[in-house]
Amino acid sequence: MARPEIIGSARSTYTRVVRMVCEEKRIDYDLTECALGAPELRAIHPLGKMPVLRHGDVKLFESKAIATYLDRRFPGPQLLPSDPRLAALTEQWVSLVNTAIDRTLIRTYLFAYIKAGGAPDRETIEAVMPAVREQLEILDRAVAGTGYLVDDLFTFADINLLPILERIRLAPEGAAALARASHLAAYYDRHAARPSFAATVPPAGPPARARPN
Ligand SMILES: N[C@@H](CCC(=O)N[C@@H](CS)C(=O)NCC(=O)O)C(=O)O
Repeated sequence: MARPEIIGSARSTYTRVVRMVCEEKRIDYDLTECALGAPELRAIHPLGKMPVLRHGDVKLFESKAIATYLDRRFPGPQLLPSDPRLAALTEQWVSLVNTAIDRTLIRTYLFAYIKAGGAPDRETIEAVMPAVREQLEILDRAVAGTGYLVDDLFTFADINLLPILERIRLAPEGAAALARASHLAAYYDRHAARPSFAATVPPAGPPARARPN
C-alpha cells in the first residue's frame, strides 16, 4: 500500500504531532505542505483544519483520530496504550490539552503575538497570563513524579503536548512561565532530545493562510 500522506504544514503544532507519531513508529510517510484552510484540507476536514491523512482508501481528519489509526495500523512502539487505565489517562491528557491548554497557550497567548503582525496585543497577553501560568502549573504537577504524563510511559499524550511547549518558549512571558515550572521545563528539555522531535522542528514563522477565492 502507498505511504501515508499527511497534509498540513511543518509549522503547525497539530501537524507536528502526527508526524512525530510516524517518526516514533518509523513509518515512511509524505508530508504535503499546504496553507491553513487550503482546498486539500477542506476536501477531507469539514472545517478545513490541518492535519488530514490519506492512506490508500482511508481519509481522516483530527490529529487524535489520525494518531490512533497510525498507532494501530503500523508496527513499532505503542503510543496509545491498550490497558484500560493507561488508555483513559492518555485520552484524559490529550483532551485537556486539546480543549483547554492549546486554546490558552497557542490560540490566545501566542496568537496575540502572531496575529498582531506589528505590535503584540498587550491587553490579550496580560489578560491570559494568569491562565497560562495556572495551566503550566497543572502540567508541572502532572509530570513531577515520573517525567511523563501517563505513569512512566512515553505516550501520545506527551507527543501531543511537546510541540505546544516548544512554541510558547518563543515568546517572553511563555518562556519565563515555563522556566518557573521546573519539572515541566526539565520534562520538555529531556523529551525535546528525542529523534522524533528533532526530525520535526518547524521552520520559523506561523503557517500561511490560503487566500479566499
Ligand atoms: N482539533 C483539530 C485542531 C486542528 C487545528 O486547529 N489546526 C490548526 C493548525 S495547528 C488549523 O488548521 N487552524 C486553521 C483554522 O482553524 O482555520 C485537530 O486535532 O486536528
